[in-house]
Amino acid sequence: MTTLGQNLKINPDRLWDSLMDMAKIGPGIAGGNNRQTLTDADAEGRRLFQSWCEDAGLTMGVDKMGTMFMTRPGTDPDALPVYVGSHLDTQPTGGKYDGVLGVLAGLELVRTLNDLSIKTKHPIVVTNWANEEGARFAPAMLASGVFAGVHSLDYAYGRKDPEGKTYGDELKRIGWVGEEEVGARKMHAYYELHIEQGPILEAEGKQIGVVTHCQGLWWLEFTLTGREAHTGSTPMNLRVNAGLAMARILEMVQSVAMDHQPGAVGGVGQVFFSPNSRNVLPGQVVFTVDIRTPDLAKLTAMRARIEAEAATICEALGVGCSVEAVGHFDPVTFDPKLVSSVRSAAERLGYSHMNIISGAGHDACWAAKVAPATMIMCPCVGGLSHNEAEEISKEWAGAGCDVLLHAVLETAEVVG
Ligand code: HGY
Ligand code: MN
Ligand code: MN
Repeated sequence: MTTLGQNLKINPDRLWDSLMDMAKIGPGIAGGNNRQTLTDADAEGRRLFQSWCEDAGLTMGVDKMGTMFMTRPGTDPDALPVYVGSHLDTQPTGGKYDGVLGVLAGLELVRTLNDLSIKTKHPIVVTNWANEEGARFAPAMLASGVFAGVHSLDYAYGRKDPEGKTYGDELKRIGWVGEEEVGARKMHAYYELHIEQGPILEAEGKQIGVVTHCQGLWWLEFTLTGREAHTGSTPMNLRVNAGLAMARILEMVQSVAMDHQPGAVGGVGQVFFSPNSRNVLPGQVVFTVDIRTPDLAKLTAMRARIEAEAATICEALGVGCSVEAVGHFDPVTFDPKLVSSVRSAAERLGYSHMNIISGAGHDACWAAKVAPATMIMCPCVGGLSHNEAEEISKEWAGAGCDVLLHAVLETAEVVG
């Protein structure tokens, strides 16, 4: 087995240039990105990524969910590939690095192997998972979820965005319906480099997060039914106020999360009022509660308590209440062998590092259901993400990609 020297590193300037070039596609209004999944901007980003990969000698495969697989051959055609990836789609007011770093770090890893004429026994496949964010089509990690057998293709194709467009129709519209059956590919291992999206690494002064676990999640979509009425002429005692019920539920979610500290979070990011007119009490309010914790028992207890107390709140106000789970995964434990490859890579390269649990969900969570998988994290400024002001440094990106290179080479086995 070839020993990897600490001077074996990627080209951080080339990685940074690629990040900045990709950031020009689907620009936001405040310096970040709005490259939502299956939009024309997403399609443009896909084409740019495809051209870069083909320039690096990779061959493209696309599956029926639109996930892109870019393959660098190994010396052993029978060896299962090592997959390296993340996502190019962004939040509506997303940053330049969430997901994008992991995809372009995979490309930079390949470019570096090409520069040094390094061969590996196992092929390497750089992956752009479709619809990781779930911002336009819930749930998050939809394509990797179909890949892992968690969702059916029909379910995924039927998911609708707020304008009622379906995933299947939009994928066809942008011309990215692939031929491969989703999940037919088998992985030797999966690695994902991602920004932390939290404050820990920066606060602790660490360059690398050795990700051991990812916290579990529920997305609970509540539909509250009130009675549309005039906000001016309807006496307070005659109101069936779905908006008030929502406010009380949000307050309750906050206290449920605080009652499950340490390590639990809960909140709401998306609300729809109907008819959403200033002087009409809402007839319907639809919102999604997002709760997460690394502790499965806590996660289950939080969901049960929120659903029970929401029903009580609505009953007291005469508001109708229904709830649908539109997203879920249990807490994930990443593969110990791959985790130690990440840790030994950071040690070999002399990068400060610490164990960390991922607060955000990632495609690696579903990949872990079908193959050994793990993640590497780099800090982000102020822990800020899902915000156009999301920022990292070139040094952090370079260190994370160096660790990715070494860990992947350990698993893909350098030949010659
Ligand atoms: O929601 C998440 O954790 C991820 O950003 N999709
Ligand atoms: Mn992400
Ligand atoms: Mn994200």
